[in-house]
Amino acid sequence: MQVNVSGLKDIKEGEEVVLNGWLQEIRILKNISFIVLRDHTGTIQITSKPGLTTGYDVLSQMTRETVISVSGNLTRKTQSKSGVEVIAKSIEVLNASKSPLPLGIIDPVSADIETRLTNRFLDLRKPEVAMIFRIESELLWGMRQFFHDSDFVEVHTPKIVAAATEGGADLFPVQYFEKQAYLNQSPQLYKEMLISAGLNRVFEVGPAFRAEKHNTPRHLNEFTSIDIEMGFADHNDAMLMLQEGIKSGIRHLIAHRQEYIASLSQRIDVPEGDFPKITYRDCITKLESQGEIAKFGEDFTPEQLKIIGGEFQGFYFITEWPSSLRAFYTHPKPGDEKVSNSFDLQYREFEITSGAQRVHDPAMLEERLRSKNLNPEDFSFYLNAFRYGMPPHAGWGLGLERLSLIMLNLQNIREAILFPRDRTRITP
Ligand code: AMO
Repeated sequence: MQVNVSGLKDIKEGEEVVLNGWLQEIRILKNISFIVLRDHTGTIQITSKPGLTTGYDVLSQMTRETVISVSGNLTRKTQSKSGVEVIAKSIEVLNASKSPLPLGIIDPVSADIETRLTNRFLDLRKPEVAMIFRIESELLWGMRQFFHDSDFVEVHTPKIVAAATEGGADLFPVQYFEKQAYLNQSPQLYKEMLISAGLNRVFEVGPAFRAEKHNTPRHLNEFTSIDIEMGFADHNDAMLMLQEGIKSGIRHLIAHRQEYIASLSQRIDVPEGDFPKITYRDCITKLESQGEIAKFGEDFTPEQLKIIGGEFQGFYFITEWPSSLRAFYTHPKPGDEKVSNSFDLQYREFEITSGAQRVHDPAMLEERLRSKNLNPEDFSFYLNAFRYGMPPHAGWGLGLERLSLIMLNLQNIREAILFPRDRTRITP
């Protein structure tokens, strides 16, 4: 019977099994050899003996990370730590690995991030590295389920586009036949148009491209954006959806993958209660009271965000950002238009999400475009959607890799994406 390593716990003493995986380690003694076989669920010791195991004579030539198929009998009469091993009847090489490996899988010396990323297919064989993506997948699954159950439609909007959404400079140009096009920075304009289209609640999980030149542990040039947009809703509704979406993702992970959580060094809990909120102006007051110079209209530095974040246990919102700091589509706060109905979700000094109520009045939107030195004519495809009945609406964009970064306490956002695109890397 073919089984995974994790399935061996349900197998009876003496029963025959077939295991497929990688040869992680091999130790050849005089009349006995030990192999550690690894599959995607764990590792197991395989014992083989001359005369008992077909293929024994080629063991001495087997290299680490060779793909093998082992058939044999399970026994719990073992000295191995896991309390179970397999006595091999046959060991077959399915595909040999070259030697030496450019990156060790079990070597205690951990390689630098560049070597790891260059050899990402090997790096991902380390269970603790693969775990990042297993957890990411579960978090996203839980969030997807929540949005689905909350009446959101999952959509897919174009990534080759004609206009900037988040500011002109950070665009990757694409030659689109005779025209100039760009890789999309965010599904912003399209998700808003879908509100005019009457879908009412949409979400999208997809790539977003930013031609930002900075090289930091928090920035990627291609990241995964989880976006929502809701009709007949404001920033408060959007913040509630974000809070509940994140809680649902974590709840799903904890409910379905206890073994993942158990393998981590840090705790993961569902946050209790509402995420606290602090306005941008109150952040300034707080910083000034600590002797920091913080001017209205300027973004906070990472050091300032550390001070602000120090006040909170986990996630918190910074609300009412200056209108001058936010994109043209952000709705000003009625009666106090220097600030806007906008928010960022933060975790310590890290920004995880940006969102806002949007401008829905077409005249105001045109004016906002002009005030940001953008030409409304370049946005006519978008503005049209506002001229024939656009509901009030709100939404946000959450960076999946930033979420993994903070949840898993990673040092560098590149660890949270399979094949990072950064200032210098476009392979693998
Ligand atoms: P913003 O540009 O703030 O807002 O992006 C939203 C979220 O996306 C993530 N993010 C990034 N992650 C990694 N590398 C980057 N270079 C990067 N840039 C952004 C962050 C950030 O909070 N259209 C709006 C969202 C909205 O209002 O709906 C937008 O894109 O987690």
